[in-house]
Amino acid sequence: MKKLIVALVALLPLTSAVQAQSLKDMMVLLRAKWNKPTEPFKIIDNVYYVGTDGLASYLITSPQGHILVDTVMPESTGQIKASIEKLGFKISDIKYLVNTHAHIDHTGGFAELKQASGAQMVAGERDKPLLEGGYYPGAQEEKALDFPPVNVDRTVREGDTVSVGNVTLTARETPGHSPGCTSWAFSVKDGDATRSALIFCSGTVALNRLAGNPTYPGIVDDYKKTFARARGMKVDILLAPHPEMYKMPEKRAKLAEGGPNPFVNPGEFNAYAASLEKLFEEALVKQTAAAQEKKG
Ligand code: 4NZ
Ligand code: ZN
Repeated sequence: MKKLIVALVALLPLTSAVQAQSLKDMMVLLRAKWNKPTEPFKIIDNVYYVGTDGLASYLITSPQGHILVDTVMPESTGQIKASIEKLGFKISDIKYLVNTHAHIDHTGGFAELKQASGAQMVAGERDKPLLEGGYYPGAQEEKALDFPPVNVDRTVREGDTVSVGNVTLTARETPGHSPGCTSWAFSVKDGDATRSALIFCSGTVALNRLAGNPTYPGIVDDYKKTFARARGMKVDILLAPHPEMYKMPEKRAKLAEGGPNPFVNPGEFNAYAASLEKLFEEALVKQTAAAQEKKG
């Protein structure tokens, strides 16, 4: 429990984090940040931001139907629905609900949206038990991290695709943050150019235990595989489940000024992945030392 609070503090702005005394306090602060509303907007081409101010959800549209990638906290599902409708799209035209990873902050609305749309649920094979159980790996007793379970209709592995009309998303396995953590690659039009976009699953350590009693067996090797794979990936447009991971607020403001689309930023993904790898290595050293000390 203590470890969880320490990990959560790292996710909050410093000023609010120092005031938090317990997991309950921490969740209250995180929820305030994550449930704050924001206006939906077009990122580029047929890709729309329909999340909250603190958590991302993406609608990728086609005349034959749409794909929704990730939801947000369970209590903010209504915001996603309202944002989709505000943009002029119909919930009933969503054909696939796609997940990056099975954590409450990205899965909270799947059960409700599946019911509302009749869409098929798609996720990384190794996250299927988490989505269908509605719990955080290795923390089944931590009810604060539970979310409404959802049946997974289709599981994917490396290179599998999800298509609607002229839209095709390709699954890239990037495990570690969760066992089935899946990043989604696709192409978009940027004027006359074609750009490669990636909704990166995540590579933060966050609440995960790497040493002692790891969150799941093989977690360390999985993170290492993901960072190695990231080095070889070429990405023009980085998107992610947490908007601050790709400086969404700054880019949104710049987009409104006109000029070249600020979401097109080749090299940003590789630099970001390298910074995550460094943070992972530091956390691994720290957690390994703490686990050794505990053993005596
Ligand atoms: S995450 C919570 N997705 O790892 C859940 O950044 C999931 C994360 C962070 C915090 N939580 O509920 O406190
Ligand atoms: Zn997560």
